[in-house]
Amino acid sequence: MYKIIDGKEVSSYVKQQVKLQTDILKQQGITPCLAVIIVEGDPASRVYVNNKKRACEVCGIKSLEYALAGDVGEEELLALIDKLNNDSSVNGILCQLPVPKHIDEKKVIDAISPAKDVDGFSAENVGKIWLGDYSISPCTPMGVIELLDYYKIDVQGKNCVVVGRSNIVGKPMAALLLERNATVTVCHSKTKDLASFTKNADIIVAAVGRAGFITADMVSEGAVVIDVGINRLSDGKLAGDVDFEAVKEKASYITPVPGGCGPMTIAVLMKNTIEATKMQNNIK
Ligand code: L34
Repeated sequence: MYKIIDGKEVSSYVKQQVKLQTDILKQQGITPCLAVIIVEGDPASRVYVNNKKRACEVCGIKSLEYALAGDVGEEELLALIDKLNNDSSVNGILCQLPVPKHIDEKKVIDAISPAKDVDGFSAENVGKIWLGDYSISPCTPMGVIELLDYYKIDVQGKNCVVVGRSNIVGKPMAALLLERNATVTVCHSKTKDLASFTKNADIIVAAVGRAGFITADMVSEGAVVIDVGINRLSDGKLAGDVDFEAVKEKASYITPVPGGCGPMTIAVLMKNTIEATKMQNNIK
């Protein structure tokens, strides 16, 4: 019998914990503040940013939205980031990705001060993650870790197969699992005989961005299956990277989409905003 990993429940729990910390900061006269930049045009980004703003409300974090027109110039976006970097009332800055093609994503990431980089995308923060010495966690991968912890799924010594090697999910996911003493294999689109790896996995983290990519024949009996994928189907429905209906019959634990990793990404963002606020105010 499989068990559904409930990302909504765990994210509510994490946000409650964050709220307690926000309350303490407010007693000290500090209101954590997150600035969210969105370049309009991507409907999914709009949904995610709205969810982030709502989470800020739940956590008592002040949120500022900067919605820029889809044809905004790169210079203007970078100038806004510079302004927010220098605004001491702003503790966290994130620019929702993807940005339109005429804007260089790397320049945007590099422009955000590492101290305010609550996504954990900057070279400095990525480096710290691999060194195992970090306070800002990569949101989606840390959300996965929080799910595993909540359900008391130990990763030590386990064969963990991460499918996908993006800078946002796959690579930092591997780092966090490795730090927790998992044996980590990172597979990707060029991997030969992917199923030979996934079939040996105690834990599979799917982050490829293709609906239904992980099928039941690729999963061994009793595996833990974490689905990071969020694919929008032509009928508007959301689907993960895992063929949920078939794979659940083999899995011991499985995350749904929606209601799995998505809400956790946002919960960790809230934690990071508190962490950044504390660091900027020299609070442990
Ligand atoms: N800068 N860009 C930046 N930081 C991020 O951490 C993200 N990501 C990814 C896309 N771009 C980003 C997100 O915020 C993906 N992502 C994200 C955040 C939240 C949700 C999904 C992706 C989410 O709320 N998912 C809900 C369903 C939402 C819906 O109905 O569409 C869920 O239950 O999975």
